[in-house]
Amino acid sequence: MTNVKQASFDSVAKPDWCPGCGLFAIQMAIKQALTELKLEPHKVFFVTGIGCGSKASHWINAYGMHTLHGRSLPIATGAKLGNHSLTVIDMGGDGDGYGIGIGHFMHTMRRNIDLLYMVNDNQIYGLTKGQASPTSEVGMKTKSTPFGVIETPINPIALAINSGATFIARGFAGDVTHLKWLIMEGIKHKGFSLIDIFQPCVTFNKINTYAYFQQRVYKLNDDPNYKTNDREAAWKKAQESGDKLPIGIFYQETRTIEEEAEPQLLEKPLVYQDIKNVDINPLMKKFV
Ligand SMILES: Cc1ncc(C[n+]2csc(CCOP(=O)(O)OP(=O)(O)O)c2C)c(N)n1
Ligand code: SF4
Repeated sequence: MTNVKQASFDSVAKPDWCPGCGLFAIQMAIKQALTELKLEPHKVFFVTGIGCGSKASHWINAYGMHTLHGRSLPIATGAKLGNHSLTVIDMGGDGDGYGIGIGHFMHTMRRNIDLLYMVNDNQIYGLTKGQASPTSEVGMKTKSTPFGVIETPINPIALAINSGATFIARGFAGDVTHLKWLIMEGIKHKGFSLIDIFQPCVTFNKINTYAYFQQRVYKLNDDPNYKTNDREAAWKKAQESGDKLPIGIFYQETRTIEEEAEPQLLEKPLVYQDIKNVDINPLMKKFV
């Protein structure tokens, strides 16, 4: 029997995010989800990139690693392949995952690595003080775009559908209960789960505010006719922008994951395998 309480996931350090930042709610939703799933901190690996949201790995009591900008997914993949009995959660910003890290993002999705990837999508670079990000809206004036963004923004949901992610969702930091549910479903899902999260950055993004999202978001899964196994329906919903912004599970499918397909992983996680009889000398001679 586990005795996991929400406080089990509190670390000794306290977040230094700006007062009112959406990241507080995201962190709360993560802790609530882990508690409800009765996951013990030592069975969770929480890995992050670099950015405001990525600092969360210091403030959640679990195994953790604060890695490099855009490089957290390869670390998460390595951890999962090394010990697939761990629950692996990765978090980073839109600049981290959809900018510099977009190659890793696409390849991890197509490999269907069994982990949850959460993107705190505030449509801006927060940590570096307000430059445009890959999801900033056209026309948005930022420190790096004084005349307004001219590039077409990335559509993370559409990209994930096309890249083979098997659980694709969007949450909103202004609705912790709904976000907690998404996180629980994403963790339970066997395969790569993406949760893109609308996260108000109260300091540098004065357009995509709490009020902006509150007026526009609606819950996809409240509609009994919406089927999450319908790729085409998910694709259509992913195109919605402007005044109506769906949140919830867009798409989910079951597909083989690495530990079911790699013969070396079938018996048990690599870290628990006996290596006493493995002679690494020939390998060392070849490479060293
Ligand atoms: C290789 C590399 N390039 C650039 C940076 C500088 N840098 C740090 S965080 C960041 C962007 C932060 O924005 P985002 O990923 O959206 O996260 P947020 O701070 O908004 O949570 C950048 C460009 C870096 N740390 N490493
Ligand atoms: S800069 Fe923005 S994203 Fe970063 S802590 Fe402050 S409000 Fe949050």
